[in-house]
Amino acid sequence: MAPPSRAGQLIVVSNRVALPKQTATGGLASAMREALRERGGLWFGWSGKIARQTASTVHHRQDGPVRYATIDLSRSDHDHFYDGYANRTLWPLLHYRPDLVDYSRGHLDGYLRVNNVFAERLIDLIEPNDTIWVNDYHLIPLAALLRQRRIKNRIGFFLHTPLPAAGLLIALPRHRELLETLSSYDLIGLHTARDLRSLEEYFVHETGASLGRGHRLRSSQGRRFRAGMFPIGIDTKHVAQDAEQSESLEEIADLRTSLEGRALIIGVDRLDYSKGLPQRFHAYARLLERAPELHRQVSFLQIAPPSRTTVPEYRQIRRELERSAGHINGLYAAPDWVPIRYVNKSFPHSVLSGYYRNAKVGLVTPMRDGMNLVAKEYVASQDPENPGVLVLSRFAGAAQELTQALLVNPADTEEVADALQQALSMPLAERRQRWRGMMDVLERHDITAWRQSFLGALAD
Ligand code: GDG
Repeated sequence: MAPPSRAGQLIVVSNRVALPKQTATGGLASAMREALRERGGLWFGWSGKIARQTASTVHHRQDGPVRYATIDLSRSDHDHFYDGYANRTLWPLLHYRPDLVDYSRGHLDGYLRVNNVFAERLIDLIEPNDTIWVNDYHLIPLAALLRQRRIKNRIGFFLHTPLPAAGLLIALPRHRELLETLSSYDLIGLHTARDLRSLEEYFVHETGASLGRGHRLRSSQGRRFRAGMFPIGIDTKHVAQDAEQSESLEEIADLRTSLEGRALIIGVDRLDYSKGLPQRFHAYARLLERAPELHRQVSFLQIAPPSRTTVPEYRQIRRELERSAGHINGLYAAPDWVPIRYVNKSFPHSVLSGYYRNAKVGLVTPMRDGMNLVAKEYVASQDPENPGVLVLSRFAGAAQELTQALLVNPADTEEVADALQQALSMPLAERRQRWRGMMDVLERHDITAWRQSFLGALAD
């Protein structure tokens, strides 16, 4: 009789790994940390460090049920793979910004090289029954590279960004060479029905794959794989508890004192052009222009921790926002009132949830967003007796679930200004009713449900 096989572990692979005690300001890192904390497993990825050579060693670390295995990247690999192809080519394309796509050929070579190194290092850690869960656009070809190395395990892929329609995806040079490798996964997960349609449309019309029932696909090479919609959630209970307990934090008391009874509007975003920050500032300025009665009555706090600071477009948006915040404050501020508080740093999650709870309005207006966890965290942080109002972009994946938010087109200044005005004057009964509807969704579809449904479908 064959010896009983070891129960497989979960191996999560992502470019960035949120090591213990590191603040995770990205959505993927926050989500995977929660997912692994409960289930346990191995998290493999880049250490966040630059070394003379890529992956000269694998660093191992254990924290409770989670094992970490990370590798360093050389400067040149990091520049081509991460800054270059991932963040200057794929990210803008996936966020419907073909005008910002960098077409440098060297970047794709660097991207493939680093994916090869990931595959090479990972094979030593994989046991036959393990389940491998690869995350995000940095690692699209990883399954194909593992299959080339005879890895037969189940491998799932989750895309945390939106996926635009095939008509836009084909703007990417050598798109088929890259995107068709997705068929080496057993399951591809996306946030929304629209993203799922884009994937199927691309495979059917651009690669000649066939589509069967239940989102089952068969590639032109005959490989069968599946796609599915798995809208990511948050740790709803934990966020709500954090927010409730935050009342005792000094930071929250300080914020309240500084508000002097004014209504707080809050935005929290990585400093990224996809988040619609210039348009948001503009809409707030329009509100102040239109409604002088709100002067001194409101305060807008925008928290925007810098991200990807080596990419020129990110430096440019930072300059643009500094100018815009300065301009608005210059126009409207009074000796005892600052209309916009624009803060370029990150805060611990417990403090953020307290800020959310004290804000009458959560202003979440990305131009495009795979999901947007901040929208969900804002809702989960509210006081059920006196909840605030979420103003949410229709182009965030979250808008598909949080339909009781005030949904807006982030580029439509008047519409966003209208929504802000409506939110600021919304009666308590309506606020409660909308909040309850959204909270029901967040309680049912939390991060645990997300992980279980994705891994359940992958095991199926
Ligand atoms: C990608 C997709 C998708 C933000 N500032 C601070 C901070 N954060 C945390 C938030 C939230 C996370 O970072 C941001 O998540 P988002 O979902 O809003 O956005 P991305 O980083 O772009 O995430 C996105 C997500 O992946 C998951 O699939 O929803 O569409 O783009 O959790 O709270 N955290 C701390 N300090 C901060 O100042 N600690």
